[in-house]
Amino acid sequence: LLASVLVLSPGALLAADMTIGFSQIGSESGWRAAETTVTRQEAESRGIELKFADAQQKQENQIKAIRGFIAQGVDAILLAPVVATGWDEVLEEAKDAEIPVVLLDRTVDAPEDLYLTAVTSDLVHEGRVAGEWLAEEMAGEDCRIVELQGTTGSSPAIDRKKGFEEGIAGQDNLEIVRSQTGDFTRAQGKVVMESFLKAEGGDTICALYAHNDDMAVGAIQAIKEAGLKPGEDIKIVAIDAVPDAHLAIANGEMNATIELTPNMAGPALDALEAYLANGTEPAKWIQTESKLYTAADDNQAVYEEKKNLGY
Ligand code: GZL
Repeated sequence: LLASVLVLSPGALLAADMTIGFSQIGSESGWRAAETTVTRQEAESRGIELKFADAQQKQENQIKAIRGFIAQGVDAILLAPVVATGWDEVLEEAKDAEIPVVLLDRTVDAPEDLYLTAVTSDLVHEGRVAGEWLAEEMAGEDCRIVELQGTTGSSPAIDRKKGFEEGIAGQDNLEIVRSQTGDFTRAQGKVVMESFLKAEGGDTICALYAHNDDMAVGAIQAIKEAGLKPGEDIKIVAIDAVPDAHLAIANGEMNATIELTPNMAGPALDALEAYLANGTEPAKWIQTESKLYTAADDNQAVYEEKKNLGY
């Protein structure tokens, strides 16, 4: 037994002793639920003790949770920051306590020395891919677009909006006529889409761009209740590639989604183990891949693959 213990690498031993605090935003979307599931799995597979705090999408709850983790003397903190600003003070406290912080799936407007690394997709690129897809789909035909934005002040809402506008830049036939936050939830996506349909009279809306699939799924319900055909009367493009988005595309009720991996924790924990075991400084941004799915893909098969992954 002693021999087997001795052959373990220092990192592995360290992981077995490691305690990490995870300040999660909440469970506002299927994608967020999957990220939580995968993070728990990644920690367990490394023998890491994960202390989990759900903030119900409130920054003050995240700040409280981080202070709690510091008081408990955790080895590291994972933070999915609900909004981009207001983190400097609590990140300074973590730095003073020599507790490294790794950002997951969203970034913060704070000095880079206040966090070890950020594991995120290229959120601007995602928006650009969505805009370029719609431009190609409409092929010069006039199209009045409505936009469901993510949580106000969050880096995905800011960057996905910016990227989409870059994607449709120069296409005079495409115009965003209404844009409002649906807070990344199905419920709000439905309510806001209902208000768009009421304000526009329904048949003037050509396309919906939603910053995540959950708001698009809510909007699909509203479109149907208005007697319109989602995916046909109103083209729909969103981001996350959750199982229900693949199902909607397979059923012709949605047109495109851009995949965001829920496994941000794998790269994050790899970087933390290397840093804590050997002092290896990771790059400040560890970028995850994005992939466009359309009706040309086998969405039914992808749905079957993803439906049991904790979304
Ligand atoms: C994006 C991530 C977003 C997802 C939403 O990186 O922060 O938060 O796209 C989730 O589903 O609410």
